[in-house]
Amino acid sequence: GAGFAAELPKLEQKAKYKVGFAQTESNNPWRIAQTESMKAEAEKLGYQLVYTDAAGSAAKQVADVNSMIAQKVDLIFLAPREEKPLIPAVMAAKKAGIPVILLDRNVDQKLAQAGKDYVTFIGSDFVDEGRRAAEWLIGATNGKAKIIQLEGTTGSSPANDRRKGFEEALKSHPGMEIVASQSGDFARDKGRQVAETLLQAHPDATAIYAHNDEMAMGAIAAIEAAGKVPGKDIVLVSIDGTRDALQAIIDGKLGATVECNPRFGPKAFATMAAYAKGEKIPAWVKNDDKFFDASNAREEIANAY
Ligand code: GYE
Repeated sequence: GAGFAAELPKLEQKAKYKVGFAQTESNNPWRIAQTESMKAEAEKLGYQLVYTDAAGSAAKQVADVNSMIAQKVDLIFLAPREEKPLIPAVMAAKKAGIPVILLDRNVDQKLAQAGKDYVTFIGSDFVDEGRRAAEWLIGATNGKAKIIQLEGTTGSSPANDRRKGFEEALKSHPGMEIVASQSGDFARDKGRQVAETLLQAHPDATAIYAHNDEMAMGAIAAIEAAGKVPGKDIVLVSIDGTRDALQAIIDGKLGATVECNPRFGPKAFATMAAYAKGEKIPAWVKNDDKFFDASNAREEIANAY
């Protein structure tokens, strides 16, 4: 019918592009490192980057994408805050003939598909990250722990999948019990507040699994405020690999963190170039994640953000 775009928009081959990057928030080192990487690569290529920061609001992020459409950018890189609310933005760009590449977070796969509605999702395997965090924790606690889970932003793909991978891995370990699970919105201060409340409600907790390092840093502060020793009374594991997290590993407060690399710039723009050339892009351009613990934190901190 009229106005219905059945096909994924193509991207013309040009020397210089005007590209949008719709960031979800900037309140943590991971986001800042990602934005820096995108800006640096755009600058290196001599492209114009239209950058927006949704400041933690899915509604603002939808408006940001609509504004990029109005400015007729050639392509939009989108880090969708949540899986469902950003679907209308993806569809609006498609309808306007502007290809979208999803960065670091995915959208609901029942409502939009790679290769049809957007080009691809570039990012980590969050289920696997959750599983690796669980495996480390099982080893560190000899399969016996009372765990508080600090979840990421509700409705975001990393929160959904990091929970899924972690909980699946614990199923075959009856001694590993999740006593409480609540969102700390991927934020340090929220993580601290939630950890404080949950530690009071569950004084028998022996471990904390945080869906990112910022919340783990908040949890460490909460543990210390409660007069307990992080890394001893309460074992912690998280995800990302920030400088503060690696320092906390060196200090013996954080046990381990599964890497989730925020430096998307080179891969994002290379994928865009391949798409413009007409190459077949896989539905998922996967990032490989390292693992940081006491064995390598000292050498890895030099490259940290
Ligand atoms: O782990 C977290 C950030 O979407 C993979 O979002 C990303 C996550 C990352 O705020 O720190």
